[in-house]
Amino acid sequence: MSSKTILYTDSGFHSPYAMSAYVALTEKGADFELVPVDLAQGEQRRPDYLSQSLTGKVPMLVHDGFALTESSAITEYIEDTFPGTALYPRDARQRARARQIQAWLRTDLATIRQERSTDNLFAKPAAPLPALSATAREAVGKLVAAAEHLLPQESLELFGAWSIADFELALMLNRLVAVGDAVPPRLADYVRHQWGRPSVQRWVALNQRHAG
Ligand SMILES: N[C@@H](CCC(=O)N[C@@H](CS)C(=O)NCC(=O)O)C(=O)O
Repeated sequence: MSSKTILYTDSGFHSPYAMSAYVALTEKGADFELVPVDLAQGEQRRPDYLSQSLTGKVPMLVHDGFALTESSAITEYIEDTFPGTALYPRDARQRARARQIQAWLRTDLATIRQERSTDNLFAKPAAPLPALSATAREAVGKLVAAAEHLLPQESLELFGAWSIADFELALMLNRLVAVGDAVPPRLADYVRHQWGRPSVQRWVALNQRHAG
């Protein structure tokens, strides 16, 4: 049976959540259609999108008529239903750790997200960014300490093989690295390695093409 897969993303290709779902499908070698949603025009609030997505957010995956939002639910669903590169470790504890990282990155560290936008991952800021606030510096301290603890010495992967948690942790750290905020050199190496992954670079290319 042939299956139809559609991924709805933001039309500017800046959303870290849409990017995670895109990286997941690309890692699986899935054949999928990409549908950009113009968030500035409020397309996510149109009745047809809202009724399918329930949340009015991107990303949304539609797989053979099954619509799903919330990016970590999407990456888990993709892992469960598509063959190809594993997105999560097989070991139960490592898998739980990967899910922990995904959940944490979505629910904490808000000041880093606010003061170090994903825009800077794709284009140099027009003017130097203001220094991080005290609250953001505290969040950076927590992020760096956790990453140092989680990433084994001499390794460029959290669990001995790539996982979607590597992409997501590296993206959060790259909010700092990309604009020259200080992070320990081995974490900066980790970020550069992860950012060079072909699935990640495919999304970067979409962003650049859109920025024109
Ligand atoms: N928790 C959601 C967050 C998704 C999200 O916040 N998407 C933003 C783009 S980055 C969005 O759709 N914003 C449009 C809106 O809120 O109207 C996920 O992980 O998918």
